[in-house]
Amino acid sequence: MNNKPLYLQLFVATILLLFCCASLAQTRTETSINQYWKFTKGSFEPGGAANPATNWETVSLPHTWNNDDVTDDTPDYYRALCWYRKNITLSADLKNKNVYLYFEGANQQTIVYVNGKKVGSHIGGYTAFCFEIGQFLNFNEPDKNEIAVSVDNSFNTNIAPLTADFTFYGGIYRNVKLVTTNKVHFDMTDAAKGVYVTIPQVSAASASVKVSAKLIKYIGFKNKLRVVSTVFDANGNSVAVKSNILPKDKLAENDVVQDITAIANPHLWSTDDPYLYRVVTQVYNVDTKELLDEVSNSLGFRWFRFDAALGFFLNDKPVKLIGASRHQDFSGLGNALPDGYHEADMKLLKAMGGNFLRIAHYPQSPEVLTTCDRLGILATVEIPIVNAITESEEFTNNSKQMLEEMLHQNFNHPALIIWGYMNEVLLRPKFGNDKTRQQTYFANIAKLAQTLEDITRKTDPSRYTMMACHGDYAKYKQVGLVQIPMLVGWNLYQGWYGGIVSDFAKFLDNFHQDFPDKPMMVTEYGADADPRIRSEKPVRFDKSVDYALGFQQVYLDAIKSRPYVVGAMAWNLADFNSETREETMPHINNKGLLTWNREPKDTYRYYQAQLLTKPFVKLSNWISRAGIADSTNTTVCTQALAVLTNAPSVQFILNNQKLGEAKTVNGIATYKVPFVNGVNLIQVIATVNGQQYLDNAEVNFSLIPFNLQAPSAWFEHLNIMLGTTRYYIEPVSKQVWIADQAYKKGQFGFTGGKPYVGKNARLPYGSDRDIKNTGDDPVYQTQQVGIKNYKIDAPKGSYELTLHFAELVTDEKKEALAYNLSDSRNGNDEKAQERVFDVLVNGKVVLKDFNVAKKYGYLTAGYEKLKVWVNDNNGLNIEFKPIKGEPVLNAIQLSKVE
Ligand code: GCB
Repeated sequence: MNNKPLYLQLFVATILLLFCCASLAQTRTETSINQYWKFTKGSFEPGGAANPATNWETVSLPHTWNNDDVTDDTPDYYRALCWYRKNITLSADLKNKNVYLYFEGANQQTIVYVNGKKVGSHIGGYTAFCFEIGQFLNFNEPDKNEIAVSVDNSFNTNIAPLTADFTFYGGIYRNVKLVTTNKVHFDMTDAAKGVYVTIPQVSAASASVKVSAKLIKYIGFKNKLRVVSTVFDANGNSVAVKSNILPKDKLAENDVVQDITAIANPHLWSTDDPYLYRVVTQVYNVDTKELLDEVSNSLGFRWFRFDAALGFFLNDKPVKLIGASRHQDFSGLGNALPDGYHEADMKLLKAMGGNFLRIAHYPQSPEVLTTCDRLGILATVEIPIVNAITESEEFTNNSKQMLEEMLHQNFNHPALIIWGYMNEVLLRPKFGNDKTRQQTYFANIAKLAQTLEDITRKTDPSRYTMMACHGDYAKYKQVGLVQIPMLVGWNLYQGWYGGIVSDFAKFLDNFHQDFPDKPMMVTEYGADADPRIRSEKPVRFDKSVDYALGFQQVYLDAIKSRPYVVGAMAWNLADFNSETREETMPHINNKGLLTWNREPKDTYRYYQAQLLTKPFVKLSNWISRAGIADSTNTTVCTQALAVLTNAPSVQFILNNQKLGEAKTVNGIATYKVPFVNGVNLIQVIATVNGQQYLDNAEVNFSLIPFNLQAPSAWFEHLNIMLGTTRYYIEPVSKQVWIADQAYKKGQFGFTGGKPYVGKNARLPYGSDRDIKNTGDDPVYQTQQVGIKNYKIDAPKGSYELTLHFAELVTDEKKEALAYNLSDSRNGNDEKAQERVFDVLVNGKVVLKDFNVAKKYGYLTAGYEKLKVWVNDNNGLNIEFKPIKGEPVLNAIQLSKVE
């Protein structure tokens, strides 16, 4: 590895030794001050005599004040100014140091005070910032130093993001550190390290490294400085050193550039072998030999290029970039994730076989890219200009500042290859009613894009630039946006928000034909998959995991078979909160391959099957099931069971009996399994190169007899949803709700009416509104309208009958989702109508003049639980008698009491 002549190596070693002895002196320190902050939503005046807020609570960082209120049934979340306060104790030696308060991030406007005095402010919720606070500290009373921080997440027209499909959680939601340095130290402006590492030349044979360091000195510093950069390999061996003396007369010049050349046979960094070197850059006082400051950066020797026809090449080898986008968001925590959570997500992406991460739609915790460097995940990161811009100087300046902070803070990561600065910026074009004005708006967007593009290219010519656009290709072309960045990213949802899945490939081909020289990637694609919803007949927008699975199959196939598609990122690695969304799981965007608390969905397993090179075989996690027996004479219900696998075929075994073998088609092997009531032990075996790979699962099946009254019929529970074709699995009890049917003799079902279809035509059936007063929204979001009877041919006995209702027709407005391109609604144009009906069970009135809206409210779940008896062979007949409007029923449950 180290091919330098011996005399040179000895010389380097001597210099190092000399300086290392001196380096025992303490240089910079970094201390976490995450714990024991006081937090209030009340008012506070730093340094003021009065302290009106009394309701201070003790919190630890990372912290957000929105982790709970984003999931409740009340629209909106707390967006206002809040206060944090903390006392720190100083040690006397800090007097001669520079003391920085370093925030990894706080959303979104922050003002920092120390001992009642304002030390600085920061705009933007997703980049780090730091302030030197030395002059504000009180060394006379070292234990009486108070930091106060106001953080405000209110809407601000001059700060991106203005609108977006994610929650703008407020708070100091990342780590805070106290950093102390000597007076001479590497610059911390922009909260960056002050040392930028690039690789001017690299091949398998040799590499060079360029270190550009920015130094801060205090006026009056008289000595010469030596800057030493050492490249260490992964074992800690020094492989190259560069040492420069800054002559006294050059002291006014703060920048040092060091070229480290001729590193022979570098161990290359790649996604399969993410070998990391480390560059340690130190500054010494030449006269006293004192080490003054030291920073360390990861270094990966790699080169790459995007070819518009042939795709992406890493170290001259073709690599298809496949991965996911990711939000910093976790169930119950909001955006306030401890470091380990970021790392865990990257490990999940790697374990999926992913080699690419889109850090969307904003820079995230430093832990993310550090982990990507280590695990071998290439990445792109972007600033949060999403959906729209404000045409103001302030918005432009804030955006430029966010960009510069992002560029400086994330510069030294081998994993990072692309910078982005806009997402779907034409999604919500302003001035729809004034086309002339709209053209000016578009021109201003293009101008801002060009400004940000220019800054990025100038600051970092070693990486690519990218803009993520939505599927309205013509508009991006017309506005001139496609032409600006080096790469175009497309966020495509054909077969979800509109169109059909096969339109996806057509879009790709059209664009490539039109812009054959522009490398492109698919920066987003996905379909909602509510982990509680399954379907044997999946349709667009039913939110079933099964529709999403089919969608992913078509998309991934199209992506893989087109070399010019340089990469693709599933939207999203995990479900995330978007407070304004309603849908089956209100406030959650369910397009994650993992759930909000990182349980793998079948879609995640599908990616494993498609991307992992080692043999992979995994049963679908649809393991809580229910269904009607196949016929009168059987006690089984046959349903298809999927295995996600990269093996050519899979053998199925049920309760130790061989069933047969299924061929794998596009990553999925499916077998029709005759499930019995209760536990079904399923084993699957794939044989690859003579070796067997197994998986097994217990499928809990709730079998409904074909004829409920047959002598042998076994009957306990019936959970039925009306107006739908999907299954719903209660997340805790695992009870399964099945889809309804028209009445069948010996069984159950409705007569009369039709499934509710809202005015919003995108849904095949049901409502996508948040149903209050329940967590089981899908049970209430569908209904049979105009129902006449519901019959259940239950055998004689006593039962608990529960009728579930929710009034779905309402005047309450809901804003149409911006992403929902085929949704023509502007809000809700349905009109509430009075609905009154009687309900009779076996001829007896049980609900008189029943008015769902009056009893529970609109879009609110309610149920009526009744004890009923079946005394003859006619089972239960529930009649719905209209008085005003049409009767409805959303769901029905029958449980045997004796
Ligand atoms: C998009 C947006 C993303 C949304 C996504 C969706 O195009 O870029 O922020 O979350 O669609 O799920 O609708």
